[in-house]
Amino acid sequence: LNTARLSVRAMSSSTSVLTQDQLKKLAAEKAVEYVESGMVLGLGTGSTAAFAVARIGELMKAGELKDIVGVPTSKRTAEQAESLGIPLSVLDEHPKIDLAIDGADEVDPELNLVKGRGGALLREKMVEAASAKFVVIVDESKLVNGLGGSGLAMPVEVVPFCWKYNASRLQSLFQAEGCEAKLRMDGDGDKPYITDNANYIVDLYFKTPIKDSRAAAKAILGFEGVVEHGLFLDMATAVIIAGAEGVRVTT
Ligand code: ABF
Repeated sequence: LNTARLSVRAMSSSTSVLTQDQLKKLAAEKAVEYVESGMVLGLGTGSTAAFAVARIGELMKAGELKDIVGVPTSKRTAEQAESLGIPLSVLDEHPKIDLAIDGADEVDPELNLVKGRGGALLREKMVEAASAKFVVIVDESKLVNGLGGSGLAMPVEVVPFCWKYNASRLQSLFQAEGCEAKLRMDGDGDKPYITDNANYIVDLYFKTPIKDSRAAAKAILGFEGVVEHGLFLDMATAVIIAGAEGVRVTT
């Protein structure tokens, strides 16, 4: 995947009036151009990734893509892919993935990411780490100067046992960034959100971006009972960004 700007001038008049969903769809459909028949694909989670899964299903139905195997990153994505007739597998059966396509919550200038606001961070990280290429698809609202800088959550998956203990340790770890740690609740807010792996999520909210995300990633995983975090460092092969100026691919 080479750095390329795609018809930026030609698209600028049309993309400037597109909705966020239309931008997500543009980024997703651009990513699917990298899919070839016979590939094992990591299928991401979230509204942007869903557009990519839909497009893959459409191309398979039209006979333009053949012999695709999808490795889904969540139960939600597995359901969508199944409904489209995409054959599914798991890492146990397909430990080498050719290409994963997934969304992100934040993308920094070095293409490091925050992911997991959709709750699927653990399976996403396992699948995307096993992928030869990992293409991230976002609209430009996801771009940040420093991870944690959007003011929105950076998720950490923890075992339910003594989650408060770990929430408190996580909050203290990021004292300098003014971190507040909150247990993620489910839709109606009366019980904790449960991940596909039967764990909880502690969402970290920062007043200022994370100062040293590499040190942070290591320190978080050092806490017993922490399963995974939403910092995806040095994992993206390319990021496809759709915005008012058009669609661009950054590597
Ligand atoms: C997945 O979906 C997650 O890692 C990320 O949290 C989320 C992005 O969602 P959306 O595409 O709906 O903005 O990619």
